Amino acid sequence: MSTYTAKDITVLEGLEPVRKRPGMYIGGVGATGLHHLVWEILDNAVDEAMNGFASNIAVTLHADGSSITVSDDGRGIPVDKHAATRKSALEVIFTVLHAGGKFEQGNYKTAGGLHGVGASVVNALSSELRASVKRDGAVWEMSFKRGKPVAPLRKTGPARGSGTTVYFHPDPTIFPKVEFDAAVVRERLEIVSYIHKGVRVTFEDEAEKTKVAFEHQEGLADYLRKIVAERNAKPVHETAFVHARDTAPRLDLVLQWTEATDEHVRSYVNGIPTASGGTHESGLRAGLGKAVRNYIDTHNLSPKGVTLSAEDIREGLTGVLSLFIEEPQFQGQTKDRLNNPEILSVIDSAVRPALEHWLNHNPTIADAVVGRIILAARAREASRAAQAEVTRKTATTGRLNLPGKLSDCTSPGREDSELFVVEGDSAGGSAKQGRDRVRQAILPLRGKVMNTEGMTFAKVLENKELADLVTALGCGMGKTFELSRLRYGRVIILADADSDGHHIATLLLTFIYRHLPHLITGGKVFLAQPPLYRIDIGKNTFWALDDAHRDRLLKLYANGRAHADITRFKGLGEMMPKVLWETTLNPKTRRLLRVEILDQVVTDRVINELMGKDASARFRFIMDRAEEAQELDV
Ligand code: 2B7
Repeated sequence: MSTYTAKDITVLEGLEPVRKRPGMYIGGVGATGLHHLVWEILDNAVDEAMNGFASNIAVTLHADGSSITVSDDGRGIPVDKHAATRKSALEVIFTVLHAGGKFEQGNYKTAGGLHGVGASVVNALSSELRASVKRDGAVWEMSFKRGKPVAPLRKTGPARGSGTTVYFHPDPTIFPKVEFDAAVVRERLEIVSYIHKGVRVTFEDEAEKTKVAFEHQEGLADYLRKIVAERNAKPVHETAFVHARDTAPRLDLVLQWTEATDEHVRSYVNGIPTASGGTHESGLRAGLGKAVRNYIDTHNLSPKGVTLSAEDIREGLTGVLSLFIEEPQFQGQTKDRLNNPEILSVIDSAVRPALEHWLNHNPTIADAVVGRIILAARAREASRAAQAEVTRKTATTGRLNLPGKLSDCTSPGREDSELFVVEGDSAGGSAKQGRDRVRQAILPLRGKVMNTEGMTFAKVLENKELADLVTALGCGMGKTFELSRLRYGRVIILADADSDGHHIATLLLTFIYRHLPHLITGGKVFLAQPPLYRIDIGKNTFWALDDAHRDRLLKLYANGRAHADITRFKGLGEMMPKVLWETTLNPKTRRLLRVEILDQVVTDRVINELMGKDASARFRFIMDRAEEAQELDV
């Protein structure tokens, strides 16, 4: 009796359809489609590793930038004759389009979920492809052009070990631009090494003459460490939650709570990065939420007065989810959001008990996590309260509930209204008297503002000075930020012209950059330029911003002959209100510096180095610039 079932039927076709409609098979003929060819061949090597036969994968991007060689040390593609076609298995794999069904007998686990149909597609779309196999003590080779064999498979010599090597050059008559992006390939290979722990993946870039090797014994746990370090996130607990499920569907998950203020979970399906919002991520969220809530409830850790939201539970959460499934369905504009509905409950019911068990068996970690979550909830409430505070009108006067220290202007909300954030009460007093009270508001801050770098919203909002600033601005912060609610057209930092003043301005800017970045990108933040010196020469008065400015003015107007009276201000507080108006506040005569971000990544790094906890980074930064600083001092 035949055991032949519909499941085993394989529809075999030539490669013409692939060349006619390449987009149907690889998504397009642009850069994404071009790189797709690499992923297809790479998938076959990864499959061989996943099945336990290969442990090394090597990829070489050749000097021309348009051809690639992939090799593995697996069993080698079979070279024996296929009974039905009287062609070698290798030739069939590269020249016949396998649409559906299973090509191999038994279960051949696949990475990309394409059942290994990729090799023939890549061959069809390559102007040249060479496959070389080491098996049973011999090397076998076969070459193709545009999917057609150039010569029969032939034995080219003796060999030790086994494996497969595929060289290909995509067809320039199909792809408008045949140029691989080394960084893209490299990144994908690194991820492969994390997803498949223990597999050694090397990448050689011939043009750059560089070679890197990726190998991670701890897989996703190693990946998580890298992500956490890259994001400068301080972990809430040392040991991450690691969950692996080896039965189908294979699932790997690592999670760690950090003090970062956002959630950062990366997901992969069959080794391919997936957009957030897929059914697997929904399942993770559901399981995670239930596990944490169950833990909190059974241990009676529920905080008084605040309810924990799903977002609170995931604030600062960093993780990686990797999933392997038979038939992934994708949706969304870029076709990278997983849409298999059954996956939601699969992940949910895998994550919940595992995470709950982990929390119960690691009470120290669990308590730190719960503490972090409660802090997030409190911060959210405080942030909302700060926002509500400014929008809430008092019952009696119908006015806004602003900080007592704020001397508001009579026309907030106007495009030409300004909030001066001033260091110290005495300077605040001078500014209050000297200002244009219709358009200019004054918020004095007492003493040094705290350093907010690396700090959570919760901690930041515990600080009265900063909470008052957020209240006065009216635009909320973090998730509740809304630029349209900003109560002033400009936010101007007014600090002394000395190094102490610069320090305070830096602390304020650090806070704004980290917690109200859209104020800066919206062009709303400025630095006032108060003078450091008053210079009287005869009947004329000049204001100098710093020592160099003073010397320039002296040279220009006194030039060694006339007598000059020079007064150095100890601080804004000792300036007469009228003088402060003339030099610093009056829009017609003052100078303002607008705060801009030229390069996000660089700014981020510099702030982290200068303001972060890592004192050695700060020291390196200062030493690197010691010479510049000395020059400025003379
Ligand atoms: C479904 C097809 C594509 N295949 C095999 C065996 C090993 C093997 C491959 C491969 C890419 C670049 C170097 C199976 C599977 C074909 O059937 S493909 N290794 N590596 C690969 O393509 N690397 C195989 C059973 C027994 N012996 C060998």
